[in-house]
Amino acid sequence: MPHSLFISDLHLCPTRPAINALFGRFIQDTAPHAEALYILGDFFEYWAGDDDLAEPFHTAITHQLDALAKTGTRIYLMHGNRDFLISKDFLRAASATLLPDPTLINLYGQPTLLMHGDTLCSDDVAYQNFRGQVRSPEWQHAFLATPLPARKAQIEVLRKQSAQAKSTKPAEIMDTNADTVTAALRAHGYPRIIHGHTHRPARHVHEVDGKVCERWVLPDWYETGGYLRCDAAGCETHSLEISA
Ligand code: LP5
Ligand code: MN
Repeated sequence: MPHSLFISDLHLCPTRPAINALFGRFIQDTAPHAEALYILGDFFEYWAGDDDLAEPFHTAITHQLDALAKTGTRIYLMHGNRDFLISKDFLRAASATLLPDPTLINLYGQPTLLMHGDTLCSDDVAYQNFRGQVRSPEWQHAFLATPLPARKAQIEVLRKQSAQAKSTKPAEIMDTNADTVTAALRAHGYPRIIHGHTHRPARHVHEVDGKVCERWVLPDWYETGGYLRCDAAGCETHSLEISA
């Protein structure tokens, strides 16, 4: 049956070999059967710029994606808060197409809004302010003009600041805001929503203006992995276990 797969928050990096192996198995065994693979952000632990493509781990990942594309599976990628610097060189090497956040698609007849999910977390004001700053083209241009090692050093500082900030934020602040979800549903014609980011996998049902909408939150790939599979009959989650 024609179907599409959705993943996010893999946080791929060289120091997590078990997750990398799990992703390798997913790409080789599961994804080639799908018409399309949608990667909805935070594919990498962080992305410092496309001039880091030559790093062997990154080369290996782009080869895996390109090999998948050659089987006929279309690959779509949306930026997350950790890898929003992914740009055209990566996309070309991986044979992937960048999707803006949000993107409304027709998924087997059902309007479906794809998002990373961080914009729904509107109570996290410190993060939203930070996001506004680093998503500006001017900031990105200046950041990318600095040497790669300097960028990586700045990112390491930021990662520590972020971990420190998160340790003091109440958990509710780092979840989606109900009014922001409602506004997204209303603005886009009451679609189904699929997003990641919060690391709280679930299927939520929202009733907005008398319309019933479902919102799928994708799992992260930490202790286990997982994906959402959607076809004309609907969506279902599948988990992937790390083999011993
Ligand atoms: O990713 P996750 O879920 O752990 O945390 C996010 C928010 N944190 C981030 C930061 C990233 O995790 C760190 C890696 C990003 C690499 C990006 C590369 C390019 C940018 C390089 C910039 C130097 O996104 C976290 C949210 C959480 O999601 C839940 O929604 O709470 O947000 C924070 O913790 C941010 C703090 O609240 C504010 C941080 C202020 C830091 C100010 C330094 C500014 C330096 C750079 C300037 C423009
Ligand atoms: Mn994220």
